[in-house]
Amino acid sequence: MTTAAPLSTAPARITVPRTRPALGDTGLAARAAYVLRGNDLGSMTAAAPRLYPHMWSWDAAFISVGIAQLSVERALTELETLLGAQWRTGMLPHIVFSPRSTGYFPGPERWGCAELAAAAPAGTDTSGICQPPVHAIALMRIVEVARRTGGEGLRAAEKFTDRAWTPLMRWHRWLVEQRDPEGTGRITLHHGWESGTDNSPRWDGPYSRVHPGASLPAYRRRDREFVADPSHRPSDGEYDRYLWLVEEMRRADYDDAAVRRTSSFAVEDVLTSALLALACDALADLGEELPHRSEDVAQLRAWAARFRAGVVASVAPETGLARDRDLRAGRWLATETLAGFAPLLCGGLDPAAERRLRDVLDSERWLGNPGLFAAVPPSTAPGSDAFRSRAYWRGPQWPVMAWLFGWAFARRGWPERSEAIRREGLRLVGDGTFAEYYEPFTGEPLGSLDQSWTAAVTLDWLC
Ligand code: 9WN
Repeated sequence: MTTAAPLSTAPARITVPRTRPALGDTGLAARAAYVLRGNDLGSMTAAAPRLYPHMWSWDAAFISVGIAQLSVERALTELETLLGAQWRTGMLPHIVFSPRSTGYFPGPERWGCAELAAAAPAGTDTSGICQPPVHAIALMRIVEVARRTGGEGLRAAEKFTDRAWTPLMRWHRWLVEQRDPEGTGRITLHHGWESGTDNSPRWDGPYSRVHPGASLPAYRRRDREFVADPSHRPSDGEYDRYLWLVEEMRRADYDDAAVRRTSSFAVEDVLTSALLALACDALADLGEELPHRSEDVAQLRAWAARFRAGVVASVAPETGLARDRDLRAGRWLATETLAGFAPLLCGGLDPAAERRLRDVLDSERWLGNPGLFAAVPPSTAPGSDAFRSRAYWRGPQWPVMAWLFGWAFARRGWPERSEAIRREGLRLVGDGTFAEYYEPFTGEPLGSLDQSWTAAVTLDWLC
């Protein structure tokens, strides 16, 4: 492979608003529980039944929040399984492969972590990159649910918090030390998959500078076998680059310092950085009640402050939106995606700047767009040139992101905003298909159906 195929060029389609049948709350909750049970592989839940038949790191966190409404103990098992696959460096891998499932590409052989990575866990196959650190947020939510329901679940949640403390500290420390060694307060990613927003326009600039070499081993994509319309998925050009970055990491034996030196993709991600700030504060809040954790709590608060400041420092004066930064090109990346609102999630802006950013979110460019089927943030601003209404992270609405915004807004002390997102989120998922993502103007379900994290956040919204 000598020349890379172009990045996604799918044209914008004109969509016609239409009504959609909706289940009532009881039917919706019952179906969400049914989906989660159906995707349960024992000690992990498949992210989706066919397209993603393994455990994904940030999916597992959101999934555990939903499962907590059914069984706190089973929710804790989900997190326990993920933490059991932690690398010796502290990294939580983005995929934990189930020995019971096949069919996802790239699988364990293509990653090659067991053979190449000295820090990979023994006896468990994983990928060699990470995903956003939302796990302490999930644990905090599970503990809240357990406090409401009491009994054995509460005791299990308290014990688990103690057991999970050190692995979660190590995970956050790994991000801080290995992915922000310069102390900018922003986490650097070496693969778009690490952001969880794989083909967002945020990464178009950096990916245009990734040149898959002729030595990229041949591969066959599996994802399009499971999605009705392949144009909803990333393009072949994007996939070549995804696989090339994996190849580069293999050549670096997944050693953190070597990857930092050699990866052709190095981008500071403001959304991941905001989520780390939130997660550090969430874990610190859990630790406030544990006197023997006071040193760690002080450390977590300091990290939270550092990453809040890093996010705030990225804000573009012209737009008020936070920006990612391409370290290889030495430039800020001004795109209109939901990551621009990162400072609203983690806080830290001065009041005037915060008001301005909230106004942007409420404007017709975003939630105030009169054509939206449900007023939750689309992954990319509908009016931006990069917007594609059906293409994955280039436009569709992702219920799980809506949940995250709603949760963070409640934390920020904005209950009305949080409630509005919950209400609109429920409108989006009301047809009970629990799609991976939805077309913003029609509410058409897209991508994989029966996606676990969509069912999970629905359950949390309903309970
Ligand atoms: C690559 C599982 C994951 C999510 C990501 C989403 C998608 C994988 C893929 O599915 O990514 O990691 O194959 O497209 O973008 O956020 O965690 O649901």
